[in-house]
Amino acid sequence: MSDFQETLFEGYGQRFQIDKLLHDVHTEHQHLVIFENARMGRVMALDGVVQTSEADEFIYHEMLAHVPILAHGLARRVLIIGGGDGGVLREVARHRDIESITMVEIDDTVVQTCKEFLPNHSAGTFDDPRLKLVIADGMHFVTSTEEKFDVIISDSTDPIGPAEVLFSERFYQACRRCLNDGGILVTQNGTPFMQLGEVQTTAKRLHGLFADWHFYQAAVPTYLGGAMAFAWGACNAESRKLPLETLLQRFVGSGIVTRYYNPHVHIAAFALPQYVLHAIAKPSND
Ligand code: AG3
Repeated sequence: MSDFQETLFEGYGQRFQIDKLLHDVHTEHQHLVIFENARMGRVMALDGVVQTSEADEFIYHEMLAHVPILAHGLARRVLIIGGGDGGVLREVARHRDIESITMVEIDDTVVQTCKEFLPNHSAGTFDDPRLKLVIADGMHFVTSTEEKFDVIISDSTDPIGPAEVLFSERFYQACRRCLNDGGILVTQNGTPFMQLGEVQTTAKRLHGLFADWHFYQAAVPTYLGGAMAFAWGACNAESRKLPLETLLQRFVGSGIVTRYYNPHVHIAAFALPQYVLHAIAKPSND
């Protein structure tokens, strides 16, 4: 029996037993591996970095989708950048009021392979009539589209390789341009304990672009090194300061049944530890 050893960090890493190798392919863009692990379920890795596991994907995908959508309150048009496994799409599609979902994924092989080997991630939502799937470079899409969105969710790999550009100032600027009034951008931003520099550069880039910006967190066991940070850029500063009652009302009204997200978790997720606040140069009471 062989092992999968993650290569993301020098001198510190996680190991999975490969109980069954399901797929191993070099796509046009990256090295894609899907294997079965008795404890974590099916695991997908790209270029040696674990992207998602069946056991804990709900935490990440619920937090990327429901936090901005419920904070917005009136989202009709959602753009997903990346997210080829379909996990974010599944959570976005749970919102009945959303009329259109555009997903721009660079690697069609990720989509096709995950449909086959991680079917629980997308749970059939690649067939949702509201979905427009575009196989293209996310950066190119946001810089050239004339469309506008209420919520943009960037579910990318780390800023090494193909996704590096999805952390650039030009990308955030282009996303800002594609947002309707009251729009919200959220992006995966790595684990601050291990990738503090990433949070720091994103903070600098969001500053000045958005009326309100911040980060929120959730601990996802397969993303090694503590809590995962999500960047938050909003056109309306109130979206981050909604009273619990408003979120509860929206959440109950949505009829969505979750396993991680709830409005208490939503509000608490924006509380950041001192070392992160310090890194992004924000006072603790913001
Ligand atoms: N996207 C984010 C993976 C981040 C892994 N990086 C890390 N551990 N720092 C995953 C795609 C899930 N839909």
